[in-house]
Amino acid sequence: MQENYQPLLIEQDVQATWEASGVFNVSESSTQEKYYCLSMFPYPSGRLHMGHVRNYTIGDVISRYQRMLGKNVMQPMGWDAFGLPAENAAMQHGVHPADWTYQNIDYMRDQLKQLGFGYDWNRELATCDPDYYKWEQWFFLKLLDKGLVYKKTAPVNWCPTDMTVLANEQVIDGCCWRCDTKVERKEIAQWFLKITAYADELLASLETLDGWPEQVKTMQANWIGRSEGVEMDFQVPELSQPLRIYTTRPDTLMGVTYLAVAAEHPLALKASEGNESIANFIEECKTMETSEAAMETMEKRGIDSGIKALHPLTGEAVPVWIANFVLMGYGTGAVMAVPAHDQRDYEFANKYGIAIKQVIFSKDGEADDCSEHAFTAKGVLGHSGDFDGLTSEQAFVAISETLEKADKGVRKVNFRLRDWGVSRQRYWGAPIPVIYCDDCGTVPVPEKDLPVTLPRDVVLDGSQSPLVAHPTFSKVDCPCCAKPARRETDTFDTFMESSWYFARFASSKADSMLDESAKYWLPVDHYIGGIEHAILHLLYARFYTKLLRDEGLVVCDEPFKRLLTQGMVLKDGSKMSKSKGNTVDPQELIAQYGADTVRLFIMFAAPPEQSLEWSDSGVEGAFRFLKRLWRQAYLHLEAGGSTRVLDKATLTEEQKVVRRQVHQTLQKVTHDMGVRIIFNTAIAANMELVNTLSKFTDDSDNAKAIRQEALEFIVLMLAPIVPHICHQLWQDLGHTEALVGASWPAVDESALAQDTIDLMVQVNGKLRSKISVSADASSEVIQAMALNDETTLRFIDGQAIKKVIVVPNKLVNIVI
Ligand code: OVH
Ligand code: ZN
Repeated sequence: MQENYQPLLIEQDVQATWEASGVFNVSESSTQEKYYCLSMFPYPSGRLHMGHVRNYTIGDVISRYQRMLGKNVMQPMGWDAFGLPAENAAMQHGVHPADWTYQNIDYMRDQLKQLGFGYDWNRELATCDPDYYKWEQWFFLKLLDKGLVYKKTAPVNWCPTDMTVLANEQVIDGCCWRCDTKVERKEIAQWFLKITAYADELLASLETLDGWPEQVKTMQANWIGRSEGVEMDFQVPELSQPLRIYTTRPDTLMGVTYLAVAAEHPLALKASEGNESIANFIEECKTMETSEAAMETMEKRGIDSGIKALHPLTGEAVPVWIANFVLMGYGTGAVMAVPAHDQRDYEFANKYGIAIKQVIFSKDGEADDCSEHAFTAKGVLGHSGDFDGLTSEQAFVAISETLEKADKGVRKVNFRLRDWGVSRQRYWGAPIPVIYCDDCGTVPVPEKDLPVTLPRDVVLDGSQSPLVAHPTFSKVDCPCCAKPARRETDTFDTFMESSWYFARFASSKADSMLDESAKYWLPVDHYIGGIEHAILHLLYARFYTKLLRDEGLVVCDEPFKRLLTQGMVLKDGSKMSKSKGNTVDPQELIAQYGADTVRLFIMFAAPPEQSLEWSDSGVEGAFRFLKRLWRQAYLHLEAGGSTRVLDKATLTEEQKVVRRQVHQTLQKVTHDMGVRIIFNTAIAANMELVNTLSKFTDDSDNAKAIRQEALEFIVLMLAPIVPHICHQLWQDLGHTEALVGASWPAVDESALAQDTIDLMVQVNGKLRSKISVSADASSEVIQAMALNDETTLRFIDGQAIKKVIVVPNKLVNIVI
């Protein structure tokens, strides 16, 4: 065995043996339990960053651990390859998005291999490959056929100078990122997936996800936003149509002092006829950003339409305002406003001098005064006519029933969730497979013509998508009537690709979207990724799973049994980023210390769900530990190693203690890695064990056998985390079978048995000494031993003893 630990000399060879033996290339097995472990696949952005290294190390550690438990483990890897960055690179460096993407993939694949991750590379996929997106197009057409896909107009960000649609991330403070022109809102026809048809199930089945963090489930539930309320009509004498609104607080109905409608609402358009200031206000609303974040923070503005609506209970005339915070695509485009009991309505009413009428009063004397802000809690009704004195809950029922009887409203369950707009006016994405014909309308591309491939010969210049004017792509003959027609030039949102890739990994070679293998491997047993995907990606993947199930392609209801959301990698307390210049390049670290040190540091520095603070000295420390471990193995083998079987009957007290620590460590590590999914404490326990070994100088045969067992256990316990060094040490310790095939060791209960236990001795609550007592000693004996202990006596210093408290198995406290 080499005297010194030289990672760069061993890691590549070890990786080569894995590759040659194909251990990580798996298939279905009828004898083993399957385990599908998946880390979120990366955007091929150029090179790996520390966030990736963390994500993929956690996934690999879990995979290798499960493999040692005897499971049939699948861990695949691929590339989320479409998206804006490739288009940007094309514009900045004049390289084609496809070339840029595939070069990045080659580089990053090599990096992943250098880190020693045990992937089944036979299943590798890139979502920009027509063999992949063909099935996405195929499935989209199935959904179209089923009525789960439709087209409607929706707003996009439009730059009037560049004459192009901007993605949300290209809008900076309301302006175009390239030319700084104020971005406008433009309504264009786009494709939608009917995720709302699954809103109920997406919410209800969150409850089955025992292996998900509560926080993520709450975020999903809030996003879906189920509410119970009442939909009611306010008659508008000046219009043929009543204003339909939805409220979750019908108990506040008598406090309505105005209604608000969106700028695009027909009522607003009617009001603007011949009224310049209204027309101007509506125009201004068009340049407004519509993102949720922008809506939250923007200044709430409005204008009185001059039109009145009639209160459904009192018949009183209520003013209708046009407001920038009401959106047309959201619900009915009209809301009732109760300034006394809603903070946004309150601020708006104050700003424009609209009446504030309090109708809810507190039940239990808490402050309910509305002079400073809205009182939003539930309570007891007042100023509400027949409903006075009812609680909010009772009034909910009473008012809904009254409205229902008068045919003016109905109770309704509503969802905050909107349908998923999947059209993007971009080049680097999967083409949406439909054709528009003047005679036949919207025609799906026939199955035999799939995939609709992206043409390569394009020039990206930052203006409209090159697909629009592409000579052969956009012009096509109608599949129905063969007359000249136009192809859809929008591409899919990249979340479409990531909504089903986990399933395709299971059937990566199938000549259909999915095959029987998907039924074997799904659901994913453990999914690992960043918290930034807690809402959209995970919701879309759950939605897709239900769509695939209803198409008979998978047999599970949920895609991810267990979810681990990893924390951020920080430096000096803030996010690493190129612009801040505080990044650490994994590549340099691998070159300096080897992959095992990087993996060990990452796993040791913090539990997976917490943020991880980067530390150069921490990396050094991880490296030093691996050197110490190597040294212990080296010294043991230099001294002849051990081939002897341990003679348990003749162990000395010290030998028993060391062996006990070996098995206690195994017990703890098994619990930490398998149950708690926490690795830093598992590593710390191994570090302590290595320390113990370095102080254990006994060179008897029994001691050598204990040392052999200890080193083997350490190698097995650390194998998932630092697989290269462990592979080498395993061989050096005399094994001919490779470590990747080894099983997780078992605890020898007899080694744990303890004749004596250590108890702490406190004097007035302060730790002063330790005593060893026999495991079955009585309280009296323990007390006597503590009071006879020399160190303890020094602290008692002859003073009178008031009380002695014995906590079994733990401590003795002497009060003086
Ligand atoms: N392709 C999508 C994606 O997120 C996933 C799809 C399933 C939708 C890393 C950093 C970032 C950091 C540290 C140093 C420098 C720079 C995780 C950044 C992701 C994800 C995968 C893939 C990042 C966590 C946030 N973070 N921490 N530190 N692709 O390439 O962006 O959440 O789980 O690994 O990331 S991705
Ligand atoms: Zn036609």
